[in-house]
Amino acid sequence: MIKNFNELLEAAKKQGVMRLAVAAAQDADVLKAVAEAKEIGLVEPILVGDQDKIIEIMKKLNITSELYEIIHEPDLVQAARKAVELVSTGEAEFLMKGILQTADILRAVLDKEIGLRTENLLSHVMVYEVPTYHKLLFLSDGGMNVAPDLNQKVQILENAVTACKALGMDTVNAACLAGAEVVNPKIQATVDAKAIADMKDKWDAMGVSVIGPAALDLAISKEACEHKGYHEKGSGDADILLVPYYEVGNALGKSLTYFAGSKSAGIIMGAKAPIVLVSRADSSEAKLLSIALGSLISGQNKPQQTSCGGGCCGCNCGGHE
Ligand code: COD
Repeated sequence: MIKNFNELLEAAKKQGVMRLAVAAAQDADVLKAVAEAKEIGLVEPILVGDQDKIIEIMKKLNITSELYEIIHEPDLVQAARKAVELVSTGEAEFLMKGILQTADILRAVLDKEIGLRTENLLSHVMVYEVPTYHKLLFLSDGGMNVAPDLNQKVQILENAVTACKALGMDTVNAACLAGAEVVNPKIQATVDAKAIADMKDKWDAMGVSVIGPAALDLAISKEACEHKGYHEKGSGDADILLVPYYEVGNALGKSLTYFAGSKSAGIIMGAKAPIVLVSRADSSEAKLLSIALGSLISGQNKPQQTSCGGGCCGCNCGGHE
């Protein structure tokens, strides 16, 4: 099980090179992260965007642009569509947002013809390495679904659980956040949280313990649980924080970054392939960690090679069929 971002990077490196399509790649932090990911053997990138700008930025960063496949598409919306198409046709295995609006890339992803929709809800999952917390913390959805209803919240939680499982977690603790642990019919967050926590058979089958409604302290502090006499399975030890709506997740995530000095990685789950979705303000380190997260999750989707024959793909399986 992966407990921190160093382990995440190592696991992603071990699984081998994945092809990454970058939409609107003409940004220094994006190119720096992508170049580092290529250098350490995580990805083989295809850069879609304004070719002249991409090459100019690469020169300034001392990155050899000749080593990269670049598809010239200066229009941001068209660049998003092209990058999405590369993934839907199988030329790339996962997707990354460059320097364009989140809604623009999500609209391309949701496009009925070229997009990456499945029957699942797409949702944003952030992963944090918080200096004062003992393990990685998953937070959803502070990036895509603005005001999810009960059914959507269930799918958001399922997507977050899928991300946890991709990191090797057999059992997962989730907390449905609200302002308090008491259900108040006037506060929808508490009503929905209780309804989700009550779906015990569903969560048991997935190896997930769900508490809710729970205030943040009961989700992540055993000491607070002790003080308040709150003793539910998984309380004070959350892997996933399910937030009631977008602004809570967004503000909580940013406070983990800016007040608590956490490192982070962000991804969209629920589509045919993971989508690396980082904020334009995120550091190149956050972007690199997000690429590693996307790469690891997309590696889980990849059909396992059986008897490839060692010589042809280098997996060392030992025999040619
Ligand atoms: N999963 C699956 N299908 C979806 C989803 C989803 N999460 N959201 C919309 N759809 C489908 C709908 O069913 C519909 O068929 C089609 O997509 C269009 O849906 P609309 O009309 O809601 O689409 P838009 O274009 O108005 O909005 C979709 C966005 C994803 C762009 C919108 O939800 C959005 O802007 N989210 C916030 C993104 C953002 O700006 N985040 C910033 C912080 S990082």
